[in-house]
Amino acid sequence: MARARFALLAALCALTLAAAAPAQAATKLVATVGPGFTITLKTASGTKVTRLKPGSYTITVRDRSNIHNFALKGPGVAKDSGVAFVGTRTWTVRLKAGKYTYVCTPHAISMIATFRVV
Ligand SMILES: [Cu+2]
Repeated sequence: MARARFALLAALCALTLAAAAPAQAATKLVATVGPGFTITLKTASGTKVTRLKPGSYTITVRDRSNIHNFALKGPGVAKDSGVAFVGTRTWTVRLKAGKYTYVCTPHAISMIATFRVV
């Protein structure tokens, strides 16, 4: 009886811990376009993104010009801050293995970069 009660208590504790554990936190990234003819995607510590692990990411998009947009495309993701938009947007995306491209659509010849998710 005591053993059964202990088992139940242990099970309840395990459930409580599981419920309290936060979901896998999304990694933060910062995307910036403009005000000049530049487009970047960096980690929270300021390193240019070239390679990421699959998972959930929160991207703070800082669109600093009404002649540029920040568009991100790749497996399962198609996002666009909009050319006319100026300001900050936050996107939560789930990145999968593959190649992603971020681009300013009107200036895609020069304002474009890619990164890989592996
Ligand atoms: Cu542009």
